[in-house]
Parts: sequence; structure tokens; C-alpha cells
Amino acid sequence: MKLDFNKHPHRRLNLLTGEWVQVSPHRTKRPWQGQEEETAQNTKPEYDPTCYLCPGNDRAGEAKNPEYTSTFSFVNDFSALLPDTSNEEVNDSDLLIAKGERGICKVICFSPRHDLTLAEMELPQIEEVVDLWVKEYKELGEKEFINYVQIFENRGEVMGSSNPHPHGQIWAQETIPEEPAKEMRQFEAYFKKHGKTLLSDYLELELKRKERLVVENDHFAVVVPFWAFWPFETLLISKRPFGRFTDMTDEEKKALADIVKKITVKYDNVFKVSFPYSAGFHPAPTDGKDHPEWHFHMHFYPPLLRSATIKKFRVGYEMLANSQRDVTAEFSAQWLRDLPDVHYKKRG
Ligand code: H2U
Ligand code: ZN
Repeated sequence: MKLDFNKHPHRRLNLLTGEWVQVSPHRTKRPWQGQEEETAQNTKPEYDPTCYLCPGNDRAGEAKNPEYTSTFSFVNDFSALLPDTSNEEVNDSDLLIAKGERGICKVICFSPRHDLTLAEMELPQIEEVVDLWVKEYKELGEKEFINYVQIFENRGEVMGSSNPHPHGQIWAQETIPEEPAKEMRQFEAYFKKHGKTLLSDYLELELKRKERLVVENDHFAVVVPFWAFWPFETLLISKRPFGRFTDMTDEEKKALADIVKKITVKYDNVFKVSFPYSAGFHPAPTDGKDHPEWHFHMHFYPPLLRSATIKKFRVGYEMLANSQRDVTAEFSAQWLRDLPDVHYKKRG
């Protein structure tokens, strides 16, 4: 029997991790409609005197925020990683293995406005966020003991975000953490075999086939990757193969702001709610090596499934056996692609 992606249960290989995902497209025969629930509309104030991140306010610790008017970053008051700590390696009988880890955690506020999100911010303001990402990547990455700079955002209460004020985090550390480390192994193997970055060949295919393409501009494209796990997972890929934030031209930085706006607007339009997600960049490590294999990209992992209130849980089979999804990547891509490019709040 010939494998039909739209009918037959199958497994797809995640090229970035080397892990397989189980796809069960036949299950979508059960009712699966994106209901648009009337969830509470935005009633957040532009300034919240009780918010830890608003300009001029006291934070949870001793610090007080300046009256910032654009972006603002600071060392996390409750940092998970610390710069001045042991980096000793421990091996007790080959059974108890550990290593001290040095690092720095920061919080970055995207805007002084408490009520906005990346999707609702204007392009020039998102460009300032991009500039801050570049600056932090450079400054943190230049430190001798920092070999990876993980920039990310947890959006929305479902993702465990502690505060609605538009913000992200940076965890910069000594070791290349597990997710980018898996990618590095895959990138290296592909580059060795083909002499090109894995994602330049993959993107070329996606731009030709178009079935998983969501949105693009001159320098970036967003696809639902063939191996997506989360229902609305996307992968943002640079068209030019480069690895570092600091490799971007001014034009590419502007294009990055533009594509981030485009995809986040689409997300908000799915259920006409501020779409929750965890998203983050995978730039090249800052370990002083060249990394010609590395290809700059960003992941969006939204948890929502069928409606603004139904979340996909990674439980049961997925915890014990394998990642699994029902709708195909192609189905989700078309859904996202067909949504308007204008934010629902601006459409009246
Ligand atoms: P999340 O919303 O993604 O959880 O991030 C908020 C971070 O902000 C969190 O890591 C930090 C928390 O430690 N924070 C401060 O550093 N100072 C504060 O006054 C409040 C929150
Ligand atoms: Zn990645």
C-alpha cells in the first residue's frame, strides 16, 4: 500500500533533533473545528502600577525600573544561572555524574506599554526589540564563559508566563544546552555530507513546494515544519545561511522584525485571542568556533489545539513513548496561511 500522509498513521523524522514524531491524520475525522470563542477582550491598562516590569515601578526584589521609553533589559532578580559559581565536574563511580554550570539570566522588556504584545506593537518598536536581541547576544556571547545565548519568550498564562507585560528572557550559559546541541549534531552531519547547511536545502524545498509555507519576506520564511509536533508549531528560517545574530545586515534585522510581526499577527488571528506560545531563537553558539554548519532560525511552540481554551498536553503516550500529533503539518500550514495579515483588533 502506498503511504498517504492524509490517511495513514505514519512517522516523520525531525531533521533538527533526529527524533521521530508520530502523525495520526485519520483521527481528524472526529469533529475538529476551530471554534472562535468569545474570550475576554483586552482590558489591560497601558500602565499598571502593580506590574514589576512597567517603567518606574519597583520590582519584586530591591531594584526599581528606570522610566524607560523603548526596550529595557536587566539581570533576572531570580536568576537560575549565576556567573560566579563552581564549574567543577563530578564523577562518582561513573554513576553520579554532574558539572557545575556558570551563566547569566536576563529579562528583556519589549515595550514600556503594559498592554501590548509583539503582535500588536508597531514595526519600528519591534525593530528596537531586534536590536536589543542582537546587542544582548553580542555582549553575553563575548564573555569567556558564555558559549550559548538562549533568547526566548513565554507568552500567556498557559505557558507559565508570570506577567502580561511584553517581555522575554535570556539564559546564557557555559554549556550548549540540549536542544541546540541536538541541532548542532544534525547540522554538522548534514554539512559534512552535503557542503551546505541543512536548513538552506530544507528551505529551498519548502519554498518550491509551498504546502507548508505560512509567510515569507525577502530575508526570512516561516513554515510549519514537516515534522512539527505542536498543532500550530512553526519554524522561522533565514533565507541566507548565517548563524549569529551579529551576522545580520541592517536590512535583515528589519526583515526579522517584519516576519516576527507577521507570524505573531497570524497566531492572534487563529482564535482571535492573544495566542500563547513559547518561542525562541537558535543562533550559533558563542564558543569562539566558526560554525559554518549553523543556520539561524526561530521556533514557535504554541500549546493550543482546537480552540482558545483547549490546550494540547504532552502526556500519556507522549511522555512514555513518542511525540504524536493528529492534524498534519500541511493542514495547519494552510490554516495559518489563509488567515488575514492584519491583526483582528485592527480590523474592527
Ligand atoms: P516569565 O514571565 O517568562 O516567567 O519571566 C519573568 C521573569 O522575570 C522571571 O524569570 C523575573 C522572574 O524571575 N522577574 C524579575 O527578575 N524581577 C521581578 O521583579 C519580577 C520577575
Ligand atoms: Zn532550533
